[in-house]
Amino acid sequence: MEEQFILIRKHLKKKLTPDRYQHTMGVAHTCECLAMSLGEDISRAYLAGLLHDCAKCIPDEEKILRCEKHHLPITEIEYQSPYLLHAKLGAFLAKKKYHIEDEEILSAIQCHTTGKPAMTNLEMILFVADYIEPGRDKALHLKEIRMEAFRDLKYCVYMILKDTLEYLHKKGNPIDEMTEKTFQYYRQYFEPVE
Ligand code: DGI
Ligand code: FE
Ligand code: FE
Repeated sequence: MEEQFILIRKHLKKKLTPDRYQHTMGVAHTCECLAMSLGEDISRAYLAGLLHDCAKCIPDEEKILRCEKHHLPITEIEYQSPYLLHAKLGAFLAKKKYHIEDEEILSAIQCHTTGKPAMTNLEMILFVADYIEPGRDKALHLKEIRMEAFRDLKYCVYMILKDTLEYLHKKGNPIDEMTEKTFQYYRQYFEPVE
């Protein structure tokens, strides 16, 4: 296991910018901490964190070309905001280049940007770790969200989606259908329905 981690880190160091590599280390470690607090498998969480942004530093045009080449479907929103593709291309590379066969790890990588309804603990761990890792400093309510991550992970997912959607609306960025669907799913637990 440790051997595999060393090789992956070495490879990522070549593929990512120094800032992105640093972020990746922060996410991987935060995944371990969240896995501990939930009694989930620490190594699998670490691996998901390690590989989640492995496709992030591929130029946008190349992201599109590579998805097309490998028949990964691209939505209209993804053509408008190609950076979104780093999640599905990342899951693809995790399987093909890093030989990850664990479907839950691959799916956690695939949905780490938009989330998806009814995520498993591992998927939520990565989704949350990506947002709260120690190197992050810009998001609103970061302190509250960090505290919540170790109390109620599901509520934490809801808080992140709420702030992300507000941020995207304010910036006028197109919203991926999956981000909206994920929010609708998680809000039902925490907002009273009329
Ligand atoms: O790759 P990272 O920067 O570490 O983090 P990420 O994969 O969660 O990507 C974060 C960015 O993705 C952030 O600026 C918000 C944006 N994002 C999340 N959901 C959507 C989205 N952008 C668009 N256009 N539409 C979405 O639905
Ligand atoms: Fe990402
Ligand atoms: Fe990330």
